[in-house]
Amino acid sequence: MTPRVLSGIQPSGNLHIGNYLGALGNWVKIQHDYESIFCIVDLHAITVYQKPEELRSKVREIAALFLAAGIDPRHSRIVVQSAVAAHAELAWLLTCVTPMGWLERMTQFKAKAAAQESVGDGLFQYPVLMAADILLYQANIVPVGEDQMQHLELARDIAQRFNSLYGDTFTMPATRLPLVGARVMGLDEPTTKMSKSASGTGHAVALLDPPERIKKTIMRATTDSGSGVDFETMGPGVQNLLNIFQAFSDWTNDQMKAHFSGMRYGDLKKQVAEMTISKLEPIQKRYADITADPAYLESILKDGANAVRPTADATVRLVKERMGIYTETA
Ligand code: AQP
Repeated sequence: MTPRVLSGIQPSGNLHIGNYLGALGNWVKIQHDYESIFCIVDLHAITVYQKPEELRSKVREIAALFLAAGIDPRHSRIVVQSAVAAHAELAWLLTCVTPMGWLERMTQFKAKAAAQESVGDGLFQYPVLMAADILLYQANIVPVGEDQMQHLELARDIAQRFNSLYGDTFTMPATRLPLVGARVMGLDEPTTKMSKSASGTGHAVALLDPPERIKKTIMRATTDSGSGVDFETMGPGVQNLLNIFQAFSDWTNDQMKAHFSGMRYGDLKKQVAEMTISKLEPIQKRYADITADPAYLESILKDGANAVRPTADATVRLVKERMGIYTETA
């Protein structure tokens, strides 16, 4: 059987180069080696307040970006999480086998909760819903950025606990990180992860930013008090810029060293900006074409949900049977 790959992105803001280099770009590269399912996880996005109109349009924007980045709809399924009810149903069933202590240890919950005035229970349960997304399709591989490693670990713990309580049911999913670009840092603050929800214009490069803006953001990126690239002593800002270049270019470490050693920071930034613009421009062009045909986009989302629903429903049915929950007889 062809192994299955599954991953997702929240429609909670503007997709940035961290999302692309850590996740979406890799999905495109590996999609044809697997049976591939890529989700727009709107149920995750609402764990913090989203304006309804914005959320509605973000889902479509992100679907169009998946296609523009190179997700092949003839091969891979693009699925809006809320269109397949089994995601939420399995999440509840898994909640009942997940100890609260496991969730209390999640660092993303602690960080996000600290930034909210009032913390919804959904934010706490977020990793269980993520486990449900993955286990629902018995996914073998989950390609994510480094920040999601702890959640993946938890998904495996939940699967293991369920399997030992009720018998072998779930496949153990493996985490797949990119070799370079697994953690792109904020350009204004290179010790924190680049994030959709971080404020400030100098923080992130969004996939749909126009070239001039991309250049401006990168040229203003925080570096350190040195003036030229030194691979032995560089600070996090310079390292981040080099990582971004390497992840976009696929250059080897030796190529990077030979090309950038001793280069002045201004020139480094110029080259990172040019590389970023050259990689994003074709995506932006395709995005414009795709969004000009909303009916096409709707059909991709409808086909995606219809194609995966039987697998998702079969898993929920099996889980219910294993747990002794009522299931209708055929
Ligand atoms: N800075 C990053 N570097 C590498 N990978 C990243 N990812 C996110 N930020 C970086 C990866 O992108 C995928 C989708 O992320 P998400 O939308 O589910 O949520 P997130 O990880 O919480 O991303 P953000 O951008 O920080 O969003 P907000 O601010 O809304 O929470 C994941 O595979 C993630 O690893």
